[in-house]
Amino acid sequence: MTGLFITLEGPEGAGKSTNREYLAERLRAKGIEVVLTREPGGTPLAERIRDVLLAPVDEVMNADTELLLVFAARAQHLAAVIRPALARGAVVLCDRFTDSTYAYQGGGRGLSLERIATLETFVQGDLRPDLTLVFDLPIEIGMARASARGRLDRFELEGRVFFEAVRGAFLKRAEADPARYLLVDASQPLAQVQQSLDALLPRLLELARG
Ligand code: T5A
Repeated sequence: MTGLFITLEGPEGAGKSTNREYLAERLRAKGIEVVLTREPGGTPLAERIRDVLLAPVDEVMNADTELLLVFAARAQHLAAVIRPALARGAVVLCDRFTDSTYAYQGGGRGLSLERIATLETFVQGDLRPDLTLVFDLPIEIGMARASARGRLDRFELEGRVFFEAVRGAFLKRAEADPARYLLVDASQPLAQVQQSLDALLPRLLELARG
């Protein structure tokens, strides 16, 4: 039996974590095993790499260093959490995955998409998410939500041009593959966002039950 791999993507403050919990509750209420996880991170070792990636430091992190750290964390996460969960038939709900690499390291930092694709295949083989929900919203709304939480991480300290490129990259990927990506208007009040997720639930249940 193979499970279902769902990723939640989008710019800062889009509501991915909030809605990941909401979707998990809904699916668990239907008796489905759900594994909630996130990137970078998801295992103790990968969370340590996350700390390195997110902590603001005086030394500028080279973009290739950043890219390799993201994939190093992902290799650990796949081996220890994602692949075992899928192998036993669970639904994996993952807050960010490789679409974030295309958006942040590709769109934001301007790294070659071909190089990212090479690493994607090296680390993941042919594993790709079955479904990706892209929570889209204007940059200023997302940053206002993220800032309201307090101290900003190393990525959140970037400027508007960076985040517009990140948002644009997510939208481009979603447009290119409408069978895998679903766009969610994350600028709406939370109750409305969750209504649109409720509307998706029958499709998710059908996919989860194979
Ligand atoms: N990264 C990650 C890379 O560069 N490359 C990669 O390959 C990967 C995997 C991770 C960082 O790492 C980078 C990208 C990121 O910068 P993160 O903390 O996981 O950082 O990601 P963030 O997007 O920074 O997480 P946030 O917590 O800011 O965003 P979420 O999860 O989208 O938002 P959430 O749910 O925490 O909500 C934020 C606030 O908004 C409120 C919530 O209550 C919360 O207070 N909110 C709403 N308010 C009003 N209306 C709504 N509809 C709302 N939805 C949520």
